[in-house]
Amino acid sequence: MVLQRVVRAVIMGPPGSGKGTVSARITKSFGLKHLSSGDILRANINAKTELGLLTKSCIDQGQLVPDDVMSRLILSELRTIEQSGWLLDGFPRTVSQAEALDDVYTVDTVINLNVPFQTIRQRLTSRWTHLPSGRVYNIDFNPPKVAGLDDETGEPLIQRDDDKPETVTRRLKSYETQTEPVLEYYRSKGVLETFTGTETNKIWPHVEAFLHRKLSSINQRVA
Ligand code: G5P
Ligand code: MG
Repeated sequence: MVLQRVVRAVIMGPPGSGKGTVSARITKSFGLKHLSSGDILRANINAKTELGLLTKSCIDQGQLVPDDVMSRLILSELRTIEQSGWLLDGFPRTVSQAEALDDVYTVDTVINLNVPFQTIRQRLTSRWTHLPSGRVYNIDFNPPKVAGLDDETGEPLIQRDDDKPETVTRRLKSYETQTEPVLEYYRSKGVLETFTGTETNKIWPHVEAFLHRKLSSINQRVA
């Protein structure tokens, strides 16, 4: 689909709900630029930048990085892609972050992946990640062609430190207390669209059809 105006979208859902997996499909089908807060933080940790050193312990413990650090980071990244449509993954994660985003940009739509916690726990223990690109694999769902190696670059895959069972529990708790209120925030603005299920392949056709309708209606308003 050819977009006539910049579209700004957010994807939400608990840890492991498939935000990264669905984002890759949205990027491919609709050409929005994907910005993942977690991928940016992990790249900084890997490169041992000041930001990486500052945030590593929060992430390893399954706690959120402070709002002011996150909002500054993501808003400055967004400024560099202002001319394009974008899809934010992992931000905003608190109401304060949502307000900081709202001060600068109006979000057109928020896709919420509603996946049961029980399903998530099983997935995260078998996730493998290609750190430089953020590509994710799963031993059962979408295994790499060669075990332990990224399909596109052949580079090694890693298991995230925060995918240990006890850290996953803490991440789910922080999602309930700090991030669920953001869903209410967007619901009250009339932009929240929720997709419920336990399998990405079954959720995806609904997300795709919704985005086709949504983006067509935005284009029509512009024309
Ligand atoms: P992240 O990186 O934003 P989370 O915890 O929100 O991390 P995560 O873990 O990256 O989310 P996801 O992107 O929702 O999960 O899910 P995914 O990677 O696509 O899928 C999970 C696994 O399931 C993969 O292995 C995938 O292949 C598999 N899978 C997908 N669909 C299916 C299916 O249908 N079936 C099966 N069997 N498998 C499937 O944030 C990390 C940390 O960074 C900090 C925090 O400390 C956070 O904990 N952080 C922030 N802190 C404050 N504010 C912010 N805005 C922050 N952003 C990040
Ligand atoms: Mg992710």
